[in-house]
Amino acid sequence: MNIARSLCVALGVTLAAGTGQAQEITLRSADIHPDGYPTVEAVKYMGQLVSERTNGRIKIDVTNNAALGSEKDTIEQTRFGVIDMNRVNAAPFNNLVPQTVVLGLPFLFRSTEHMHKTVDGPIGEEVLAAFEPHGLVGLAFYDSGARSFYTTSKPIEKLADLKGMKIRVQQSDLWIAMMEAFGANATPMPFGEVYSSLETGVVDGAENNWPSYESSRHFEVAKNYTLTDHSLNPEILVISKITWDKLSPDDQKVIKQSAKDSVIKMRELWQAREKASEEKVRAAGVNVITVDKAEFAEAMAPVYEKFVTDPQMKDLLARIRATD
Ligand code: GTR
Repeated sequence: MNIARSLCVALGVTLAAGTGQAQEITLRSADIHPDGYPTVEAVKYMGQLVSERTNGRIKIDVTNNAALGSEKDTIEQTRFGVIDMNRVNAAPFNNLVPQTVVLGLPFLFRSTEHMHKTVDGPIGEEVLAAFEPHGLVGLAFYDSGARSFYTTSKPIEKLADLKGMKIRVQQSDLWIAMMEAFGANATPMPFGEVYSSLETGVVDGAENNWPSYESSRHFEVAKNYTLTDHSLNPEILVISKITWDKLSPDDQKVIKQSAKDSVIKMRELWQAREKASEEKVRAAGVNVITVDKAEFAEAMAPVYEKFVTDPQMKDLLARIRATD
């Protein structure tokens, strides 16, 4: 599609013909998850707030179920202003915005509270600000729970079980390195391809939180879920810089504040969904395995060595560790 035309499509600006009335704006937001998933519902809730706060002038239309493409593709489209907003996990941003890498580092956050304190404070602001040179404006962090492994046939009961297993990862160098440090063969691919890859044996397993494991129905084909809890990598909500620059400063303020306000709602939705998803997959007979997490954490030293090299990363990491 011609870029100039797509831009007009993206920022659905309709000027009330010749009346000089305020612009009506519909912001199109992408998500790979289905209706009812906390990320989708949180952005819809943000849309309600934005609409209320602008007397219906600005709306957010959430296009879910990956209808606009995989996360990596929609990130590019958002940078070009073809999509206005995007809710994506931090991982697919890693290669574009290096500051996001720190949030996904394995076994970094001591608890959900530790992650919340980090992203709610100056470190979170710093990471969000790092998007701007890359054509995006960071709006908010959403919860994504803890990620754990799941496998189709051989259950993972100890670190050595991962040796040589083909494990799907998100499209990020950090995540590839992490899998290699666990001893597995990393197979990067978009989320939408994971179900059939598990089913056909292209991969032996993948890793994700309870809600994604459940909503994607991966638990039907990969019935062993091993509680490694290796990363609390959050989700990130961004808006295209091209869209952003067309908004008035007042509208920008409303968007930013509404995104922040949707975080509280998201956390409530997330807690409930995490519990419900866990109950659902346990009831479906999934083999839930507990392991000695220390053994898995100790294997992660090479990941830190590889990715925490420059002074900025070292400083970010030290400040996250010192956050309590
Ligand atoms: C989910 C996350 C998605 C996507 C997916 C994946 O937990 O919400 O944005 O990153 O994991 O593994 O691809």
